[in-house]
Amino acid sequence: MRTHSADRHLPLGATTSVESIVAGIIQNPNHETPFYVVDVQDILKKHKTWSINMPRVRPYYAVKCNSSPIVLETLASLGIGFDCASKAEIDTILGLGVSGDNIIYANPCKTKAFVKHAFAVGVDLMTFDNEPELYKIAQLHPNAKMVLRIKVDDSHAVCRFSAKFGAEVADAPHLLSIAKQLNMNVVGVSFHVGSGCEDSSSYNKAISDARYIFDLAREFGYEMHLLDLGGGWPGTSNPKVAFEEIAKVCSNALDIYFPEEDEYGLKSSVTIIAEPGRYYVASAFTLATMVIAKRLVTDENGQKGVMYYMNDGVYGSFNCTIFDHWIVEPTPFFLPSPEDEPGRTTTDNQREPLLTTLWGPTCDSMDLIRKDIILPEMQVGEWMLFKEMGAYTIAAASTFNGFQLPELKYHLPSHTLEALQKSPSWPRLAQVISLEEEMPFLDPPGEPLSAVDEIDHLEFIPIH
Ligand code: ORX
Repeated sequence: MRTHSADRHLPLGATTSVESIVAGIIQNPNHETPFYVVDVQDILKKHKTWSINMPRVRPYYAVKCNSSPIVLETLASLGIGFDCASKAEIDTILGLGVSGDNIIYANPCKTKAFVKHAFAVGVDLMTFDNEPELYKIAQLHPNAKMVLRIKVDDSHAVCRFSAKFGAEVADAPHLLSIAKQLNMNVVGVSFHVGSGCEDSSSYNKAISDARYIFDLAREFGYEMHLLDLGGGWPGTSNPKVAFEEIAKVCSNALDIYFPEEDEYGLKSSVTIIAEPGRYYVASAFTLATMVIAKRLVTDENGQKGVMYYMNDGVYGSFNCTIFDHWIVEPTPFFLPSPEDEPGRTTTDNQREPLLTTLWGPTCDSMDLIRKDIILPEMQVGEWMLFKEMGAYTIAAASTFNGFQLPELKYHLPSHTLEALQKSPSWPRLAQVISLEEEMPFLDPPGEPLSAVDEIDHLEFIPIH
């Protein structure tokens, strides 16, 4: 197990701008509820990095991962598509003003009423991986454009997905022949290597399998034209395999199996999309949580330790420890006192490292966030940050036991604000921000210039 050293916490003199927003909020001693600071620029940077590394692949953001209005509005302003798995998700995206042809209904096992709804609102693109689904859709959605989801090797993923979805490649002929008999329009192939994929070669194999299905489909009279690379793209700063590395593997595989031009120089008619979720949001969200209660303990071997009860737990943001197999990393965040040297808090030096267990706020013994880590001693009312908490956190959080979901605060330095103001979606974005944001924008001095470069020349696209 990874442990923490006592010197991992952040003295305030060395704050980054997200941290100065946290400091601004928690210096009010009456503030006792957890909150996120959303770094909107980080989402824009991710998009730029995607566009540079995989210019051929249009992202369809997986809404399930984090459907906060700020995320959806920002991504819609960049003109990307959306992967929806339910009627409610489809309606949320249509509600942004995005049209149905920018949505893929990427749930291979769909509720009948949702299929009818998709037909009614013009969402035609959808995945399937089994025969009964073909009968269902043939009956309910005359305009359906079907994408065959295949099973891939996900043995290197943290969340293995092929146990639940995906047709065996060997079953493809049967499924294609049924689709043909039903006179259905099969347009392409999709796969998902599994969330938290730790082996980029999984993508290579999946793309070569997709090529096989494209060729096979011709025998059934289908000229496929859509390849969907699914999700699983890492979104944190320290993944086992870097996004750029996976992007390189994919781009190489696409060059081999789906080249942009054929041997006669004719441009490929295949559109390539992907369904990134965590990639776009994981690193943009920092969670701030407070110690609401504390208990000193001694175990049966005489080992002293401490238990803190936090104001957010596994029924809230930390559901990711269960559903997303996440090991969360706390960073104690101490406010300095006036006599502190710059960059160091006095209290800092004096704090004893203790064996620590973190519990959530509910009256449920399952509500355990982390056990047996070393942290400097903290007091009730002090705060910890959890970085890179944007993916599969608030999206699946509940208000069990009456604990409210964390609020969102936004970090919008002036150059990010200026970039967003150029977007045709700015009026909508401004509304999201002012509805939820009671703090003024904080624009700390000394923002590194490279941060500006990273979002420069981003193209914002009118929503349609
Ligand atoms: O991998 C999984 O079990 C879940 N998949 C989410 C998902 C994504 C894209 N397309 C489809 C999906 O179901 C059809 C996005 O995956 P990612 O965020 O890794 O890019 C997510 C499991 C979360 N606990």
